[in-house]
Amino acid sequence: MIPLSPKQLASVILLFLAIFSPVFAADKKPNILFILTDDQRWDAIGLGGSKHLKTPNMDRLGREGVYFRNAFCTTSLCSPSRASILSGLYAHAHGVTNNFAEYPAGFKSFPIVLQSQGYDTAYFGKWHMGEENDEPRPGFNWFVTHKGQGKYFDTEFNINGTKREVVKGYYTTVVTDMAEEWLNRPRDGKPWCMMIGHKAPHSFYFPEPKYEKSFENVRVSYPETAFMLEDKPNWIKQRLYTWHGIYGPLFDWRKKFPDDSPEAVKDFEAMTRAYWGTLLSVDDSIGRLYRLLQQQGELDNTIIVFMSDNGILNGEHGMVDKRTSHEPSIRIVQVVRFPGLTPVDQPKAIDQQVLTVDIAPSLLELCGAPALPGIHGKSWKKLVQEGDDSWRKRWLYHYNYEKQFPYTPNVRSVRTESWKYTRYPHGDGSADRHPGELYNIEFDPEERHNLVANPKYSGVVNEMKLELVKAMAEVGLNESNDKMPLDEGIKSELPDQKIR
Ligand SMILES: [Ca+2]
Repeated sequence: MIPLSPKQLASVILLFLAIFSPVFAADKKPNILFILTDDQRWDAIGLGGSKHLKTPNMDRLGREGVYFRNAFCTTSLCSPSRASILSGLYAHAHGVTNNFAEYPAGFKSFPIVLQSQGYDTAYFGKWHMGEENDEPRPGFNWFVTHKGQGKYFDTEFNINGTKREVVKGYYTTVVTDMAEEWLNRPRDGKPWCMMIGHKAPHSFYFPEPKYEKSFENVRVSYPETAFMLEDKPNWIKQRLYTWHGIYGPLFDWRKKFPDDSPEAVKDFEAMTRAYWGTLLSVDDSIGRLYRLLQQQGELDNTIIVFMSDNGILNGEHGMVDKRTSHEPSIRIVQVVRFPGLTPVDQPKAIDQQVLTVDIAPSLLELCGAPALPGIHGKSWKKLVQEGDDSWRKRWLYHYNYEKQFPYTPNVRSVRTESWKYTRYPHGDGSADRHPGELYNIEFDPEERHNLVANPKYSGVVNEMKLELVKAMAEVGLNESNDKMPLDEGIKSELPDQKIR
């Protein structure tokens, strides 16, 4: 063999790289940066049309990727929704049907699959499946969380099961610092999947001091629908004065309650401003992580998911909190930036109805990892890239009555692209004791007119009852196996201090 001069050797190496590096690049698995907010409304983001809240970093992800305009949770409650995101399953199947249950041992999740495929995996922040358990969970090489809801300031974290320490500072900043530190660790080109569970914008709302006054000039009133309750079931009127109604304590923003005087709207205004304020820090966090990935040269090989676990009512129908199947409760924020899904100069907005259960199968498909068997969700990769005529046209929303939060009945809803029908089962198989609700969400997206008792729509009611049966069957449910607690009615007592 003729020895090569250094110059010739360099040429050979360059030639080799030119031929083979695209193959290596295509083989490189994408990373995942998964950012989950807690109770962020679908419209609490610039992309969603928020008039007052500016979120340039959230918006940029959508403007360089995919904005899902009709994204929903299948149960509007923290823990059930988180378990659905991880597993691709509805709550009755994964079993986390309230905010106290642990993610079941031995159950698969998309991080568990990715870890088994050689991904370096980490979790930072609010986990909240298992109220009192802050220990590491399966599927993560590095795991940092805390008990319960955590606090906006000075939360005690369990650092990967090695020690518990109060980390001084604002929650959003603290988890972002931890995330940056982990991203900067050497990992020999291994792909990674990192999840951040923000506390923001969950109640009780405390913005970072620099954002406390950001909305002080914005006037906030109760929405019109708060005063359009004539055709609503009675439980909605009862809820007005409870922990989850607009005349109640408003997560401590109202000290003397109930108060239905017009001037008490100032408490509602203060609450709303604080809610928005917490999201400004999340936007900063996204900006920091985006810049870090850019500096590392990993930005375009990273699937960035930004989404909320559930929505929240902000005065609509006289309600605060979530749990119900009204639009502000079930709609979530969901944007995904990944040039391997859609190029940054060809952003897309998707109108089809996507669900929390679709996230796990979508991410696994995008990473070329094995699918989770027997799940309810469906990957939206094809839907985004080329359209999908077989995409779902209806889906089930469900929520089970909670003794600890007796302000919402059992809820069973079906939502199509035009209609939403809801019934409130008593829980023992007997006839429903609350009238249902029917909305034409296409023409009445604010759900102002409940058509369920309007004789003109009795045909639609009958059709939607059938749709509900079909939507239940699609996730393995029917009248006899759909177990739920007994509805003990709407109560005025406040929830236990420890679980608020
Ligand atoms: Ca939540």
